[in-house]
Amino acid sequence: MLPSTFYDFPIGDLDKSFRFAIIGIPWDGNSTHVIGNTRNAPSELRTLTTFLGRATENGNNIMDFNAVDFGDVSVYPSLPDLTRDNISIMIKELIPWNKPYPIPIMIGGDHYCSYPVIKALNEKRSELKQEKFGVLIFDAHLDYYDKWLDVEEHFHCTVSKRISEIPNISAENMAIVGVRDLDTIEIEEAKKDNLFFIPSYKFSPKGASSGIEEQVVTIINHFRKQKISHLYISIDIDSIDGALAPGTPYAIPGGFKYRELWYMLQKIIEQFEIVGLDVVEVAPDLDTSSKITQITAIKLITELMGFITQKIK
Ligand SMILES: [Mn+2]
Repeated sequence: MLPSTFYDFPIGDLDKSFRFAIIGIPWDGNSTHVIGNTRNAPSELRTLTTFLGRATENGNNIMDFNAVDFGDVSVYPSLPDLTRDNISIMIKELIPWNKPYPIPIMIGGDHYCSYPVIKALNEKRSELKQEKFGVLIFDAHLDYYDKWLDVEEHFHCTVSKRISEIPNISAENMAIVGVRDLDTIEIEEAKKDNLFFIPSYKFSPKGASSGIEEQVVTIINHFRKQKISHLYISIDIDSIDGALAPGTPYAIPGGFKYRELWYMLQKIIEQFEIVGLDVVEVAPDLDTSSKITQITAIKLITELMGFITQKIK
């Protein structure tokens, strides 16, 4: 039988201290697209970890990361309020008052799943008077519609706007990086709120690597200017070039290579404390037969864990 947890990590036990907690949110009911079963990503990614090596590229043993797998949030597609509550309860349970809490690593689901996670993290951390945090999003999209089709507030394409409304966060303490498929209405909304975002083309003015190095400094300086020392990082897999990670409902050309994102994440993690992470919008049914998009998502998760672990050591 195939393992039911990510990299065979033990199932969560809240009586013990852990550094990372994997949480799946198999929810794709808030996508504007008719294609892509991102709800299946948590289980498919867990299964795929069986076939991958047990060390990061820097040689860290993934099995030594002190991580647990808390399984999936109970999702009721026709009951979004209840589903949001379930997400909030699960995230808040992770954060005890008296010890460092495990960093939640959420696997979506569509991008909307990030909102209830970030909201719950902010509520619980504020209650415990912990440092406020900024939100760094890698995405081909701004997801900054105020309302989708003028009516729907809670959708994957409104997620960045909803995150900006969370107390302590605000648009100024966010950065959306790798944007290249956007609407004028979102740009207007973003300008109005002074939202910081970097379009994809800015990463390669003089060839990809020099653009990346320059922009990563811009991202770090943006958060420093806002006096942000703690970050939540959300990775929409469509921030990777659509040709390299086609298994996502909105695959768009002109995105990052895996190595470019890897480099930026490493540099950013050197500078900030990480309060939570997610990887969203991975659609196993749209992936290639070699499952390259899903493997990219797993690699990003374990490499991120490696960067954080290396820093603490
Ligand atoms: Mn996107």
